[in-house]
Amino acid sequence: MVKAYLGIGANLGEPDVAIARAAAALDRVPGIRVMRLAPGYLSAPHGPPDQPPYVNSAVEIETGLPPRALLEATSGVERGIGRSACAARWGPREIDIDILLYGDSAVHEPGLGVPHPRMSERRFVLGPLADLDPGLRHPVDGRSIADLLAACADAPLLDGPWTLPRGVRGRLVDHGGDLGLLAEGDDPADLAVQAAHLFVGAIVPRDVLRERERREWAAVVSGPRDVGDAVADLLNEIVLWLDADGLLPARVAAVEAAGELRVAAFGETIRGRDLPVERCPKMVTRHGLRVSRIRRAADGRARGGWRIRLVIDM
Ligand code: PH2
Ligand code: MG
Ligand code: MG
Repeated sequence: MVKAYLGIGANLGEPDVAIARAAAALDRVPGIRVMRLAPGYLSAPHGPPDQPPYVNSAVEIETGLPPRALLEATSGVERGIGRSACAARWGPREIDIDILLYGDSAVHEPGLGVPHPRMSERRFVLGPLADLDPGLRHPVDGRSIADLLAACADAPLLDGPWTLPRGVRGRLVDHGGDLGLLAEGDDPADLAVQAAHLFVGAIVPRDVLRERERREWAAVVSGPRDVGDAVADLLNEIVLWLDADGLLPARVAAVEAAGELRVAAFGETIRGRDLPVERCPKMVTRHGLRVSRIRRAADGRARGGWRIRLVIDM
């Protein structure tokens, strides 16, 4: 298995959704496992200026596919998302997936250059990559992604980071006068964090949520317990953060192996001095989310799936 990093960008249609779908589709390719999805950023177009800005992100994958087969797989995913084969060079597109790094390998073949030959000049590539791993080294240049980003002369990104949706579907429901969210997804840890994020996103306008601080947080839950219990514990912890600090879970990576669930999340913190308290809904500052149920959805879908019900007391 090789650890590789892919850049994903889109500037037509619904870029956030296309990127989320691309990450999910990559994960379904035999021989590719998507470990983490970076946040999204808005960036001014490189190339012809008469095109919309791009949303850019990146994924960390583990793969058993050699580079050429990986390129074919990413092209297949691009086609599946609706990219037309004739997208002009550096022109607008529904989705673009580029291999940035493939372990420590260097590949120079027609149509395939790894590390990506222009990655160090592009803030829209380095930004999301630094979110995944700032200490990662460019195998040819030798510098870390963080150093490359600090030295990058490219224009600042226009917006971001924000959490991209993953495979979580959610809707707000009336829970006997309280606000509830019913969310469903296939990955229990992703479900927990994304559901909490969806919930907060639904009650706090995005422009109120300015990123002030980024932290990495990891929790490992192991033991003989049901994975649903473990996720409920994690969610309670996330909920406590929301309640205590207004800390928003921004993204999560989960690895479930040998009965162990490892979750790493980046959070966004809103501190009192950054945000007038009156602009922050009371329900976020003074109340917590309470998990009332988490269980495997019993609808016979192939991959099972998990369902979570969040309730906010008002
Ligand atoms: N991709 C391109 C051309 N120009 N500009 C930005 N900001 N982001 C991209 O992903 C991008 C681009 C074609 O691959
Ligand atoms: Mg590209
Ligand atoms: Mg490309």
